[in-house]
Amino acid sequence: MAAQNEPLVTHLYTADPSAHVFEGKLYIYPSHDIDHGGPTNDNGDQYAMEDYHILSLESPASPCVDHGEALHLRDVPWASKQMWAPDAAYRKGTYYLFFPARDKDGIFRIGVATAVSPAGPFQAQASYIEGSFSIDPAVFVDEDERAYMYFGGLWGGQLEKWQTGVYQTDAAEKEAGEPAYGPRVAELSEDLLSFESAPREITITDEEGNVILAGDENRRYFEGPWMHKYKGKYYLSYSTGTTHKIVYAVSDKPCGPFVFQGTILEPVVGWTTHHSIVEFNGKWYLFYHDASLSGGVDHKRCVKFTELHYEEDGRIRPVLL
Ligand code: FUB
Repeated sequence: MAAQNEPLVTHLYTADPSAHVFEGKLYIYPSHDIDHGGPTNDNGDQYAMEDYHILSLESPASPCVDHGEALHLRDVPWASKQMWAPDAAYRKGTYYLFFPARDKDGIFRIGVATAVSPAGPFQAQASYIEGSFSIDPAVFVDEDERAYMYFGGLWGGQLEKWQTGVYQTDAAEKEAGEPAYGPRVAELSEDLLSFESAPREITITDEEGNVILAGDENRRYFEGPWMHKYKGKYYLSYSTGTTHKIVYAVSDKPCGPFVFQGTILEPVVGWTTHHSIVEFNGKWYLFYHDASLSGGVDHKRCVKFTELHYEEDGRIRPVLL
């Protein structure tokens, strides 16, 4: 049986959980970490994932089902390695898996694969989404059916290399006093297979309207965006990377600007932290990962969940593990 704050599965290393309610169940789209002896570095070479397995729960107290391999690197014509954090969406009888991987030139791109079942198997498109780059796609379908992809990650995720609109191997990192890199957002086309418009950079400010700066590592965006809506407001949550927190910012509009609110999750075991937020049967849940299953090995992680609560004013109550 699944239990809060325990690994959802122990027969695989899993990470980066994107949770959705499809067909009345909770489906979790995680990365599938692999055990290997390769190098570990700030470029993220240790995250050498090659496939995706999709998990499901009839309810948070049910046994977790592993639906097996849903997509493998060998079946993605444009990708060369590192299938990182995925997400999923549904439209008109089709399920979509969005995933980053390095292309044949070693540049992270974001691809799409489709299936008739939320558990796959997924069939990849021939090429990545034109105009896509970096990592960690999170797709949000609004109440008006418009769909948005939020994405981007620093360091191994290469976001800082795209400041001019083209990939620059030697792009300089921002100074501490400069505005932080923002995540990107692009509206998706009706069939969810391409970008309707070019990606835009999202602005995150403090409550006085000052843009969060690159040196403000407790609040600035690093990777792992997630979008959800609560009582008409848009909640953009993300990892702060080097300070290992999940934090959030709020806006009245899906593309911002967003105002920083606070911390949802303090650092967990392991370097990375990555989450999703989903409502199921009137309760809210945070899906997250840590590296406890491997005794703290950064690239051998496990997905967990915990119930999430809001205060009366809409603020998210920090999670106490
Ligand atoms: O799992 C590989 C990378 O680690 C993800 O893309 C990041 O969000 C971090 O969790």
